[in-house]
Amino acid sequence: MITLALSKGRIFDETLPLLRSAGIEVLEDPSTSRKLILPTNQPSVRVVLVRASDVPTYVQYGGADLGVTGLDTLIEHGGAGLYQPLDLKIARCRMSVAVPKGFDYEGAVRQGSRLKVATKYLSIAKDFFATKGVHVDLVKLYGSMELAPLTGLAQAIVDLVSTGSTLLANDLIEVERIMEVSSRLVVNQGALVLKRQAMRELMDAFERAVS
Ligand code: PRT
Ligand code: MG
Repeated sequence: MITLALSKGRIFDETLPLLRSAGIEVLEDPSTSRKLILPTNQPSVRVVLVRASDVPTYVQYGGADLGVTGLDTLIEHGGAGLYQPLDLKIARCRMSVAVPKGFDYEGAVRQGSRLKVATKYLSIAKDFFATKGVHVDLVKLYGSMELAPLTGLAQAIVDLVSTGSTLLANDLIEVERIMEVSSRLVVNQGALVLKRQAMRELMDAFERAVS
């Protein structure tokens, strides 16, 4: 049996077409079913639904043989124990710094001011500002980073942006692009050895589906 970890929402939705072109049909719809383990049309392949930020952990410890996770989540996890063979080029967005309209970010950076930055992505934010030589106090949040600068909790945020409409709706402006983000296939290194044949076939099928 091969177990593939996916998260509900955009990663599940955008992985489905790749699975389909690899000949794999998921037999249950997670938006209507409450099941956490979904069978597929291939008796030897099943999908487990986990929280997006838990995908790398499931794969690292062998709760799943492979999984699909955003580069953002993968970097924050650290990637220990994970083989990363493939950029699936789905769920694309970018990691950016945003500030309220009217806040002089460039000026603050030039003057060497200490910036208070709210984010879910502590590791990415820490590295980015360290490389830039900007002193920051990072505030860890788990949701709605956009609210932080509007309430005085922080002066800036580090968050994902895709269309930009969330920033726009909250009077925030993107001032830096930190990195491009897409979803990656991550594979348990032990599974790659123990289930070599089946894993290779599935990884090759993903690779063909992407290109
Ligand atoms: O929701 P939960 O806390 O369970 O987990 P999650 O937020 O990590 O999961 P999910 O499904 O929302 O995101 C999974 C992955 O999708 C992320 O790790 C990214 O790699 C990728 N992705 C692609 C995005 C976006 N685009 C995206 N736009 N993840 C989040 N967003 C959010 C962003 O944080 C912001 O709040 O959408 C908002 C901005 O969108 P725009 O279109 O208004 O710019
Ligand atoms: Mg989300």
